[in-house]
Amino acid sequence: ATSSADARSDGKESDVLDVLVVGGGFSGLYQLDRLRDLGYDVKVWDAAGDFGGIWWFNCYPGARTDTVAHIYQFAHKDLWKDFDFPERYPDFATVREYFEHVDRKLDLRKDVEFSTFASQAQWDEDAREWTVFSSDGRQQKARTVLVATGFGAKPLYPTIPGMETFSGECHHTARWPQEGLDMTGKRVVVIGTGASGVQVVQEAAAVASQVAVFQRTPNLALPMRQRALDHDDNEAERDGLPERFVARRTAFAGFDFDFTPENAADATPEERRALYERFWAQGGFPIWLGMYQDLLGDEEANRTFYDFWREKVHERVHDAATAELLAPTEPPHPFGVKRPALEQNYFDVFNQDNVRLIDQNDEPVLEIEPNGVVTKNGLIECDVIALATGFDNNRGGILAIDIQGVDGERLQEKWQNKVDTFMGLSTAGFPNMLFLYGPQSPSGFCNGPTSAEYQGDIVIELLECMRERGVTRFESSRESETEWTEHLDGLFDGSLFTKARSWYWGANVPGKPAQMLNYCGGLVSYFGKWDEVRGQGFKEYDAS
Ligand code: N01
Repeated sequence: ATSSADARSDGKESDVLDVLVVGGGFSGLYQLDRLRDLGYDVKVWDAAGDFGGIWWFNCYPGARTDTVAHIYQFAHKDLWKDFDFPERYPDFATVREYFEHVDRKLDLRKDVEFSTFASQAQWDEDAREWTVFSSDGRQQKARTVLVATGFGAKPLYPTIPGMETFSGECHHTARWPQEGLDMTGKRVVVIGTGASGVQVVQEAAAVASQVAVFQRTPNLALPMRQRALDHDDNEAERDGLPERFVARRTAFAGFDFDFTPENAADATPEERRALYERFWAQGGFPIWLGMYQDLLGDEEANRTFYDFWREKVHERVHDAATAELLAPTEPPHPFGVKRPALEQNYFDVFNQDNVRLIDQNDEPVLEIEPNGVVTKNGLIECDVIALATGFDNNRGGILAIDIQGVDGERLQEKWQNKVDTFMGLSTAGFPNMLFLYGPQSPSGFCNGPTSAEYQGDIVIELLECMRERGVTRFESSRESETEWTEHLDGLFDGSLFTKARSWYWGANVPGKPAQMLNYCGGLVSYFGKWDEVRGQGFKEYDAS
């Protein structure tokens, strides 16, 4: 097979790269640009057909960010200075345009191979290098591999008998046809009411003749407060943006705001209500991660917000039974321990004649037939089925690659019962391999671009330190990962996160062992830990 390095544009003779990055989203591209500047010989492989990272695959109708545009971008190299976002929460097409902008500025494309799915990686102990194979038969050697596949690279499909017999269009939201799918006048079934489901339902409700929504767990969705932005708005946003970028590093989850340093438990009902109303009017994730600091830790305090949220939903939904299903008297789980979606008119569409909510717990989809889905109440005929059923998050994208480390040990086997990493960065037995936005990193609790840069800088520091020392092999120790896993388990045990079966801890994947997969101690602690690691000379890494 021809190595991709043979086709290097600069004609340099080398078939062993310094670094191969698997994944070309925010994290992968940041590595490419930084490492190239530092003189590394580096390439990116990406399974997507073009730039966009997760936004290339997730092109379902309504797909848009839940982070405000100006914070959902690179701070790097002034890339933010001349890109205008048309909306406060950009859709997937805008995010793709933003990636094109980044490519134009940084000239990335020549070092990125798209439609290249890394299916296997093998460590060669003698040569101290990896060989990575693509599913279409190519291979590439590299001294270091950075796995930047993102937290949602592996879609989770439900197992419903007869799914393959459906004669209409049935797609997972993360594998939506790139050419789009016109739902006008169609009968649509949506399974799942996570962030993806909420977004599809809103779009389908506007054009489809019928929409049936299967809900297993209500989504405690928050108002987005979407707004169009013109050039002047963008200019205004850019004022002070460097300070907001800096703030991202010290906020709990990489946004430019943090929890209100007061407790709901200490406030009077009137004070609480005033604060809840103020945040509600503002919209977005501040309602979740900018609220009273005890909301995510104190169940009683949490309940005060849940009751407020429920009241707001019931005001909007006319049919009492539907309102109760969407926002039950007893919370399905504490607010915010499962990531809430941002909605625009999600709750209102259930007042339309063409939209119907079905309780998946009472009336599950039993079977799929050529004409539609079958429940205990009979056949629901449909033309389109949207599977908004989520992902094998955090670990799924990495484990989709058959990674074989020292003595042929397979990562799929090592992590079969438990994921073990040091700070979400590396795992023993797999030298010269680092993960970005990986399991046990802040990932799900960190704004993507923030992580790409700040966790990305950690990776660069480590690589630079190894290069300066003349190290050709580095591997984190088993003790360091046992300690990190215990630390995460400790943060999780007894927290309210245990009270919702969410993707944060892999509880959404049937048959997979559940454990906390996202570091929930906040960015200050995470980067503080790294300062310690650096200060002590990276002793967690066995380097030679
Ligand atoms: O996936 P999810 P998602 N039968 O796992 C249900 C980001 N994101 O793609 O809750 C029936 O949240 C499942 O039910 P339950 C964001 O971080 C962001 O929506 O497990 N139903 C749930 O309702 C988000 O958190 C945006 O009981 C089944 C849904 O399917 C993350 O990605 C947009 C089922 C899955 O929800 C994942 O979101 C989209 C089954 N067999 C995604 N299996 C933005 O706004 C699962 N479900 C930026």
